[in-house]
Amino acid sequence: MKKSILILSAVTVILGIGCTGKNQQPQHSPETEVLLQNLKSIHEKGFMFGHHDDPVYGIGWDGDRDRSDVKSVCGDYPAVFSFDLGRIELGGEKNLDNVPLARIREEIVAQYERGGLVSLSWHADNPLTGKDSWDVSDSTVVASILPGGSNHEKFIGWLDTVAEFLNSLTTREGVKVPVFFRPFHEHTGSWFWWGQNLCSAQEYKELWRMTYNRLKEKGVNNVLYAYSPGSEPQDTTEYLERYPGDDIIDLVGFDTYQFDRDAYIEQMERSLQIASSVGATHNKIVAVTETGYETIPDSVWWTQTLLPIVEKYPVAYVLVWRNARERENHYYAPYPGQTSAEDFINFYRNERTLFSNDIKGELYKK
Ligand code: BMA
Repeated sequence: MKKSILILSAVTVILGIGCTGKNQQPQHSPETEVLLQNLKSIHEKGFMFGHHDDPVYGIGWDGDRDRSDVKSVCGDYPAVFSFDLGRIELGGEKNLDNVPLARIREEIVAQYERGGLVSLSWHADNPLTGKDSWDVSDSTVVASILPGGSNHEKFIGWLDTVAEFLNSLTTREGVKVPVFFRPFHEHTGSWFWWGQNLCSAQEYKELWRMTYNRLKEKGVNNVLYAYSPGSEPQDTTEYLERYPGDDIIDLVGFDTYQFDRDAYIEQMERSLQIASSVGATHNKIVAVTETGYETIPDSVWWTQTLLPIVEKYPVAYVLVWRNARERENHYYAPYPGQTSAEDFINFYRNERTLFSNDIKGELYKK
């Protein structure tokens, strides 16, 4: 290399460092940025179907390889998988639903390699009481983990465990796999320690910013962030009351489940209108981050309830909750022989629903 080129390169490097600074690392790895951009237009093709814990257990099986209740019914994997990091903060080998974290890591990489998407929620234990995330006996938990609080250092340690896991999601070629992180979800209800009546809007936003900053400091650049209240908000103002900010959030969604059909349709329509409107004005991806009808007793639920609602909105994905193998009657996706299995095949065949094979090459194309 010529001396002048060498000097020029050295100047560029110095200037480069000067401009970006230590805390100004690019927010997203190249693959993450590509995914973010592609997800913004995926709704033009249709909406992706997702299922929580899909490839790690199902009805009558646990831990098998290359298995999924959804695939057993329709022949293809969901385009989206979600997993939960709950209890990772305690340093054990399994999450709160007894799934080995090493297996989750493997499945995240495999899902990326087949062109699919992953979202991670975090049912973190209560850092003040030591009980689970549903322990709402004390309303000072969030305050106690913010800077100056008695559990601040402890919670920073928890975030570091999460960061370590996120940083470890690499392919054999060394690519860090982009994933969604969806912590502190359903915060407009009051059943988690970070819920509506358990902290102020200010504290909730600080919790997010602290989390975001710490993960960034730890070098996490393969994460997109999902904001995921319940269906309580009645309008965009209520929806945005605890919104952490456009600089943090990449996806606006919501969680809601069917108990009564009419109430469900109403909640879905309202929440979809709100999320779509916020998505449009804030330039964010829109998704139904959790939904479902436990045990799907309605044999035409997929094509007569879910599909007609969702297809009207610019939604990137719709995700149903897990098919528990350890808890009776706690499943949200069909398995062979299940009441709604046939209807699910029609849902799968509909051109607006996107499964793994439909999005191959779509999400990560430059
Ligand atoms: C809930 C239930 C629980 C589970 C938790 C985290 O909705 O499915 O059984 O532990 O999610 O996955």
